[in-house]
Amino acid sequence: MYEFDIPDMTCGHCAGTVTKAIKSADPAAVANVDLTERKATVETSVDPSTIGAALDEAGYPATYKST
Ligand SMILES: [Cu+2]
Repeated sequence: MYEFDIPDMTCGHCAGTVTKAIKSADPAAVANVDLTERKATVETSVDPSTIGAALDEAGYPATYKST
C-alpha cells in the first residue's frame, strides 16, 4: 500500500481525474482518494513510480511513500 500526496487535487473533478490516472496505470488498483487531505492511498502490484508518472502526466504531480 502506498500513500500519495497530491497537493494540486482541490475539488471533486480533480479527484475524478486522479482516480482515472491511477486506474490507467493499474486497472486492478484499489484507490482511496481523500480530497480533504489531498492524499490517495493505493493498493497496487505495479511499481508506485508508474502511478506517479501517470499522475504527473494527468497534471497532478505527487510524492508517495510506502505505508
Ligand atoms: Cu479540481
